[in-house]
Amino acid sequence: VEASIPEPQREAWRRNKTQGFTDAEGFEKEMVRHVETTLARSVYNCDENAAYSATSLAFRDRLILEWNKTQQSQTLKDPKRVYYLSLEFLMGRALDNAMLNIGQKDSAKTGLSDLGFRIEDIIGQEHDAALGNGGLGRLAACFLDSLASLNYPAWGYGLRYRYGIFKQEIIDGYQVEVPDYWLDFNPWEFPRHDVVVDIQFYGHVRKDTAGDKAVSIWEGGEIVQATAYDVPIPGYDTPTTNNLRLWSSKASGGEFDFQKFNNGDYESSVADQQRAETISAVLYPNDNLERGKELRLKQQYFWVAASLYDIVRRFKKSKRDWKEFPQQVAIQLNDTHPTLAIVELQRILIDIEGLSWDFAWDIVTSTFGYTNHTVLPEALEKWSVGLIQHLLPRHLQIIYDINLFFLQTVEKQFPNDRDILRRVSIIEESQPKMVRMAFLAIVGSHKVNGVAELHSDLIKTTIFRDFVEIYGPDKFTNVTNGITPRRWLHQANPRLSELIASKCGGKNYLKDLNELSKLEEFVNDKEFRKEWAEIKYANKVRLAKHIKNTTGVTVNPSSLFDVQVKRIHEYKRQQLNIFGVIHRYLSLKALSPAERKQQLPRVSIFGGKAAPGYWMAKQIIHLINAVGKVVNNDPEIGDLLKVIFIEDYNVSKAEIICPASDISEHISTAGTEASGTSNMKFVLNGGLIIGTCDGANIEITREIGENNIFLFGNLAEDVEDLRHAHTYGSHTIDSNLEKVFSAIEKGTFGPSEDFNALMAAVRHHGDFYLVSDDFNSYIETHKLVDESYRNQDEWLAKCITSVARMGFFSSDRCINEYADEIWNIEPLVEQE
Ligand code: Z2T
Repeated sequence: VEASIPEPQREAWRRNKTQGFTDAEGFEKEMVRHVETTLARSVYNCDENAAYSATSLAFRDRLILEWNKTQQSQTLKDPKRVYYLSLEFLMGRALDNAMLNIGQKDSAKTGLSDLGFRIEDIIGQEHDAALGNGGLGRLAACFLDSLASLNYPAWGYGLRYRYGIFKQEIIDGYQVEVPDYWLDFNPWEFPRHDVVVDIQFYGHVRKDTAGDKAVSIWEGGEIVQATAYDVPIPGYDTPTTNNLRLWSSKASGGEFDFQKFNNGDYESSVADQQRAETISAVLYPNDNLERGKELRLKQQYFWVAASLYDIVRRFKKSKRDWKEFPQQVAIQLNDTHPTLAIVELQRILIDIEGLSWDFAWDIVTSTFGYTNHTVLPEALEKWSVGLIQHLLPRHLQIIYDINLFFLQTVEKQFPNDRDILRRVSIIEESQPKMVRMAFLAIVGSHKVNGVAELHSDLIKTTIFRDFVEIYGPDKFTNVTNGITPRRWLHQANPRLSELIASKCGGKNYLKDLNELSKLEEFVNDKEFRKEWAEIKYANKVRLAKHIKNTTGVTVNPSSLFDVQVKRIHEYKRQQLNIFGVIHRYLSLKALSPAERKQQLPRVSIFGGKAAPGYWMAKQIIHLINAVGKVVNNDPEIGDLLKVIFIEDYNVSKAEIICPASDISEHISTAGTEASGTSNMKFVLNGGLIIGTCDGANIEITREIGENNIFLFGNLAEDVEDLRHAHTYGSHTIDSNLEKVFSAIEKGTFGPSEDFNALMAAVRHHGDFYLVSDDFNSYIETHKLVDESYRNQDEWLAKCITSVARMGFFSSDRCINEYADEIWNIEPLVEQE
């Protein structure tokens, strides 16, 4: 690399190369320099926020040095890279993670303390980067951490939303959404004003000939500019620092159109500019729901086209033959949101690079992999043919051609089956016609995977069944989700992490999570158990303080903490939970004061956002808060039951909540939750779970043993029949649930009209989510939870054993599977 610098200057460059700090003193120097110069503040009025800014800048400098080295090393070696395309990256805070992964947290701790600050307070100043809705976005963030930690040459590509997921406020028991403007001060991104791509929309296609070849030229329409913002992603205990590239939109030609401006057409020139900036303005706040809005399609194409341009440009630098493209590039589609990438790459190869259709299509299908994250029909993306025609006329033609060639092969394969063509067509012949994005993603990829075993089986037997017939079973595979133990154990639960390290021969388990198995030796070690219990208690005290500060309610940390935190959705069944809580409340009320004294105190903790347009989910939030208001102020109940709704659940709150739970709830209707990932976070932090036989709960059971989990409810295979019976047979509601409904109807929790819809969904609208069918099993299982918790020795043994067996759920294992089975990439360890 150095050889590119002319000899006479080489020495001066070498002499002055920036050396990153490696101790507390070095950190302090850098930190204070940033206070005084970058932030232009006096050292005499440096508050916690300024200290956070300066600390971040000091670490950013360290990151960028490593980032440069990694990128140089990758450019030199030019290995195959993987590109992870995701509309969501739910990163949370970056500073703590940077300190840990770089290995300078102790330096920062000492340094900050020398300067008069507590490191926790400084870390707590940071605003979450919340560019995601829930599981899908957080999975992408865990994957980036693992990719870097395992030294894979990998880039993330996403959108730089000006507003991430909204902030949730609870006002009078109702959710109120507040915009999340997070870019005021964001030290973790580097604008690349030299990396800009023009993105075309609308216009028309002109047929022409070049020599004897027919060519299609997409012209007219409008251009929007994409600017790259790079976010360094440090690996844990390795110099590898990968890149997350986020695209931001603005009007082409800079600020606004000066032509129009000078002609006095101020309004329209500013309007054009604003329309362009709107593309990357806001994250759509729907989890597991697609609403088919034009702006969303614009976001998708804008991001996909900019990313592909970048990827193709990088490939072309190596001057390789096009046929080597799939040997250099793997692109993973995080759900169907980036499916247009398939069409865009085909367009680049045939229209711009002049390759033949077949040669190009071979390259395309060898390059892409597609991950499906849901079987819920309302979340499967479809775009109307008319909308695509209008926005991306050339892409629609290519989609039709892809479909034509695909259907021709299907017809040859199944000559006597006319119905299959209708069923698998990428174009749904409805009114209006729709493009089925999942089908396009399957046809354009070489592998399709689900995110947990049950889910991967379900997609093969239900929504993608015909495609298994067509392509054979090998195209479909499973990669069970995982989570990064760096953030979800070490950062979230430092004391437990230390205790584990003391028994597992140091911190290496953070790199090889299977080493947790050494803990099994100590399950019966009294001293170890005592320390374990003390840590759980301390984590509960911490959460109790947060609850006190934010809700004013006092909860007793000795109670059993029962937690359900995740997006609010009928299929996730927070309504089942709150009905269960009401049942518990009514049971307690029915006891004599003497009997009540025998009961185990509980705190039911809820948290999660409802999509702003999801009315039912908002009713659930309202009911939880209404129940809390009554129960928490009932003097007969006292500490025996508290009901808490934690406002604005996000990644940094999850880091406080997960380590503090005794039991957490993963109670989706069987067959609806593709995987779930918080189930893994809770168990890894020494909490048990109550759950249905759904998603990754099943594999968690397989790993930790069925004695260490509280399973209940109907199985996925029975759901269809039950639903059918609700609709066509007689549907009697569980008698305990009826008691709950009567109490609600009597106005126990305020005017009952507010909650009619929740009850009607069960009673009169077919109970699609099987709340009544599973209710009895649910409350009986909660009784087992109480019993088990009373025997603290037994409980602790379950917790410790479970943690010891959680190695499988590291996102490192998961990423290695993707690398081996789907991407065919190798780690690259950089050399100086
Ligand atoms: C999402 O978070 C998930 C699936 C989606 O399907 C969309 C969103 Cl925003 C389109 C979740 C699943 O619900 C969850 O079970 C899974 O663990 C997670 O993705 C990661 O795979």
